[in-house]
Amino acid sequence: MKKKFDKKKFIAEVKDNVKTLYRKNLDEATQEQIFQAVSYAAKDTIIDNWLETQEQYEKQNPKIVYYMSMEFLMGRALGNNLINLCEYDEVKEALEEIGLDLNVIEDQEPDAALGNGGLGRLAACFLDSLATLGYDSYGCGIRYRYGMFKQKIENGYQIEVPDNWLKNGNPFELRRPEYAKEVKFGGHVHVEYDPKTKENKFIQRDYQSVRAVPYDIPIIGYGNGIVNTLRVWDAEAVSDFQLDSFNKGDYMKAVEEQNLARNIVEVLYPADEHYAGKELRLKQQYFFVSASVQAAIAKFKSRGGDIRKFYEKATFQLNDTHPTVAVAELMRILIDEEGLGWDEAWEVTTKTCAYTNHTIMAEALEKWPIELFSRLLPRVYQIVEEINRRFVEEIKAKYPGNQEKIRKMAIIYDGQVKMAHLAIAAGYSVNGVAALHTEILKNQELKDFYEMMPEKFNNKTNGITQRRFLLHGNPLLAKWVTEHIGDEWVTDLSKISKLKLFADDKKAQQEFMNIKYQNKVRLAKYIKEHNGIDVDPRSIFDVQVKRLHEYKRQLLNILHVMHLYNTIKDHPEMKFYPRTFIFGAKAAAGYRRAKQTIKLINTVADVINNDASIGGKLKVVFIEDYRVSNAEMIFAAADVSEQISTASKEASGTGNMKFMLNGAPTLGTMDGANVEIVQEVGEENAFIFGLSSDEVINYEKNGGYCPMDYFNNDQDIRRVLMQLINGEYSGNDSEMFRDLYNSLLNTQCSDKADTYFILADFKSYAEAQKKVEEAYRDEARWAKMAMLNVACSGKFTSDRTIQEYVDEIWKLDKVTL
Ligand code: OX2
Repeated sequence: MKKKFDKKKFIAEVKDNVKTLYRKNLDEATQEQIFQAVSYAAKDTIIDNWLETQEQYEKQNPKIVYYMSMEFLMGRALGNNLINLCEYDEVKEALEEIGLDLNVIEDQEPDAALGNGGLGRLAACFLDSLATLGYDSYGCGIRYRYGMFKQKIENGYQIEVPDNWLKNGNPFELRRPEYAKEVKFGGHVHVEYDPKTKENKFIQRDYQSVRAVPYDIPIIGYGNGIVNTLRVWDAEAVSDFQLDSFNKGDYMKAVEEQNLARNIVEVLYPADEHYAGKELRLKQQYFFVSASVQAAIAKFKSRGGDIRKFYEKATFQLNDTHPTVAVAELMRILIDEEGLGWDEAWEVTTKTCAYTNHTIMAEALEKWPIELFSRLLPRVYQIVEEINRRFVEEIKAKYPGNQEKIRKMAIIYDGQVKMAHLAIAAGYSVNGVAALHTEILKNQELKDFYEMMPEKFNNKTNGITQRRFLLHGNPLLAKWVTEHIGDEWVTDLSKISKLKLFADDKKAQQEFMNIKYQNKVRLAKYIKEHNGIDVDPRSIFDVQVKRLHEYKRQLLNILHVMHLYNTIKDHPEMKFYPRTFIFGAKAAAGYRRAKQTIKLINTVADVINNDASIGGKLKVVFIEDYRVSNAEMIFAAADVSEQISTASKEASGTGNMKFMLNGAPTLGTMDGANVEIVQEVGEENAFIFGLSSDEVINYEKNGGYCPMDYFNNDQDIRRVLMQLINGEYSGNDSEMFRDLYNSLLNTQCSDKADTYFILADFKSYAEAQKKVEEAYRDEARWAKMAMLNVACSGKFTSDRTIQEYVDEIWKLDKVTL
């Protein structure tokens, strides 16, 4: 049970740690060294709770969810761990006593950026909720040496810098070599008849292997003493350079295995929602999946279970198709190592695996060439072939004579292994991540599968953890909320609706707006320090932070900024409420249009920010290296939440929920979870514009969209588009943004131009922006609107999402200590 915080002991431990780690006294240590020392002091408590939790799990033997994900975007650990230990304020005070500032210490920690964006951060929020709700769970992933690259902006362009996040060591992780597993690649399958069992045995020969070594990272439940585990796998060579292996002539094999181990966990693929078919990526997938499946089975057997009932004690949630090879790996182990027959193994597998789909974007769908797949994973491929053969038989039985169905649904077709099809065929659950997204899956993208197996499909609208994104990220608002309605919201966000009572209260409104103002001052200071730009915290902070993607339409945002600038220049007398447009976004290193958009934002910023004639009415800021740690501060300071994806393209979005929780109304399309946000808060407390998903899908199916018409008929649009190629923002270089221009226009009506309907939505976006300004001018109205956003955000906690996964998919047992 929770022990009382002992200030004296904590201070002594910090001092001690500095001494033993660095041979220094406190006053000689750097802030980074103090960060390490404080983290180790916190870890002390964590380890006790970790031991106790795992002991209870052993005793109670609950069902475990293994959340398998290529990405866990954890951000910083120290502050969050202290929050969840309910020791944040105590530690802050203790450190103050010895002249240290916890904020400065927290800033020393590099983000654990083992993910790209929403998908990876969702996994991190889920782990927080699982621990807080008391469910036995493992996050299973890869311990990348280099996480998401650091972004530098040079001359307006994005430069990618390697993220050596482990440089100073990770104080919270624990290496567990005793749980290492061997993972085999390549070679060939040797079939051997076993006269005893009268069955064939399949033996992989001449393979290369690596040793997967787990590192455990503690995941702390809020205030309940529970500590779960994020297990990330490192790769080591199985055989070191040993003299005897030289003698056996295995020298080259040893070298190759060394290289394999070195390469496999080297770096996170930084392309978000884009599949490139790289061999190393498939190696990464199989590597962590095989190790995780082996570990899950070992744990199950150590608790004395009958392997035929594995699914009663374990379930695998596949975070998108990336870990889908788990299906075949589980089959392989059950058949080849545990001696089950095909049907028995299939029953276990199909009751164990469940799949979450995160996107309908075609370029994200994973398909592996047969040649590559079978060469790398020969035995696993055989199993996939057999799964496919049987699945095709099922399709034939259901739709006799219908070749079309086979073409569209087979797992192996056209020389490719289709991972989504494998996940759906073998999963007992297929879920989308917001109501609209799940409907699109059922009625469009996965229609054939839905018709054949409707019972598998369900929705789980995403959520976020209020512990990180309000309690930690926005301490002023968190305190204010607690003063008004108590602190139950921390573990039950539905309670935050009690704030509705204060929405019309003048005093509450003023306090609320004052907190927003202070958060804006904090962000303005960060911007001054990092960008050298002065922004006015009294201006409207209009924010779009997320990965850079054409479908997310940062281009629409910046074109509208150019339009506003034109308007202000043309009508200097016009009433205009000062605005600061804030962007933050990383582009995949090879994504040219995305990188050009970053350059455009930065050049537009340069021109506007340096134009004294507009009297500071407009500012544009591109925040370098947008990541979890600065995101927390950005959400807290936002007035307007830009969620402007082409309707139907954003599966859910989760940034939208973080803004809402921090009191920023949504300016957005009816896409992803925006739809549900509007349902909760009411249309009058959001700014909605643009084509509907049905309209977009209809254009995509039937054609008829003509961006040139908008160019010809709307002079505002024509003007900003011409400014892309007349050198206005490029020092007379008419080619700099030519590709962006071409992406929007085409001389004929062509389905290749403006595929994300930017021109179609431009006008209604500009109108919605006018409404934002109008609303903001009325301070009481705005305060009420912003407060209602906070008050109506209860649905969007990941606690709710996880409880739904537990009740409707995983069926886990709740554990209390
Ligand atoms: C993202 C989706 O684009 C986003 O809409 C969603 O909120 C997030 O996943 C979490 O569900 N890679 N990233 C995503 O999908 C894929 C694939």
